[in-house]
Amino acid sequence: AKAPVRVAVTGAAGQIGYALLFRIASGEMLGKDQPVILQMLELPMEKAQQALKGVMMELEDCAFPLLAGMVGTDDPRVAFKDADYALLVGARPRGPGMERKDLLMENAKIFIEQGKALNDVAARNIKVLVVGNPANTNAYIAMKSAPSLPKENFTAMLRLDHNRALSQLATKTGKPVDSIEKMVVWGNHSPTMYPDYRFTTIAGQAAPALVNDEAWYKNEYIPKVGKRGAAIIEARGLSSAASAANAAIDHMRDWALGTNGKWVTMGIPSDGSYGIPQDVIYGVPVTCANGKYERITGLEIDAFSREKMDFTLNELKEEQDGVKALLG
Ligand code: NAX
Repeated sequence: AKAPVRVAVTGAAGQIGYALLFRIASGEMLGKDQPVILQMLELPMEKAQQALKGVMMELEDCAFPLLAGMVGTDDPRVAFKDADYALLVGARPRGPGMERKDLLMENAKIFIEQGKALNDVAARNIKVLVVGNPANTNAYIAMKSAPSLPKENFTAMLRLDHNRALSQLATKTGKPVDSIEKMVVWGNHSPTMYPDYRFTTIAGQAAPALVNDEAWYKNEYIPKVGKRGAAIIEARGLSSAASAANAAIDHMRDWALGTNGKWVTMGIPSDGSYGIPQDVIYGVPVTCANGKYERITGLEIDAFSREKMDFTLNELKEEQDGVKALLG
């Protein structure tokens, strides 16, 4: 039998946490033969810690054969101790009257602290996925706060956007979702993201030719994928949780176990390619193998794409500028 790996999850008592932990413990993320120890972080407040206890009781009650241990804590250094994987879901939500800038600063403080803790106590080959918003910039902050960990260990979640882009295209063309390959979602996890179907194939046929409706692509599809999060809130009265947890599972599973050549989107630190400055955490197409992701290089960027990619990049630059002072 395999030795257990340690999986840290922050915001464990929140709605994404509730949709995520049971699937990790049942082996859907790392495989049905991989025991896991869950190390769960929540805020120190009584209410959050009580809710976390309840989640842990339910995890116990599932009697998952792969759940080799559990830790519940309010201390990042306990949650991240020797962690092989970290899913950073907990973040400060936007409160009434809170400016975007305040939100950025509040989250910067959280992700500086958590980045430092990861730096000090996590396994050196830890794989970190940031889900909590603003996800790309939070991942950037954690990465910059963990100088002794390799930069490539820090990623942000664009997979929900990627999955939304696949699904909307499947619906439009009436083709099964798994017949779609080479989807790309560039940039920030925000409505500025750019779902790019220029390289996409559907059952082997070029997507733009098959769809044959550029107005739909530009005026309906791109905004629909970008604003899907808001549409879920409007319909459900709560933000995406099960689909977000599902995307987090997809992201980590693919990173750990590989994609067999299939393209997926991950927010990763830029190497300077595609005109994205070094270290900006930006959604790009990758394949994964042997526990590593590799960006797809050499894709042609046309004028429309350049404009879209720069627009979402500019938002990320603004976010980075906003937290520059805190990062020192
Ligand atoms: P909830 O408010 O239900 O849960 C968040 C939990 O995190 C709470 O239990 C809270 O006590 C805890 N928490 C807050 N700060 C913490 C800290 N410093 N350390 C540990 N725990 C902390 O939110 P939920 O719906 O679960 O969403 C979590 C985050 O995911 C939000 O920031 C949300 O915006 C973000 N999302 C990101 C998505 C993505 O695609 N990247 C999509 C879904 C989601 O909107």
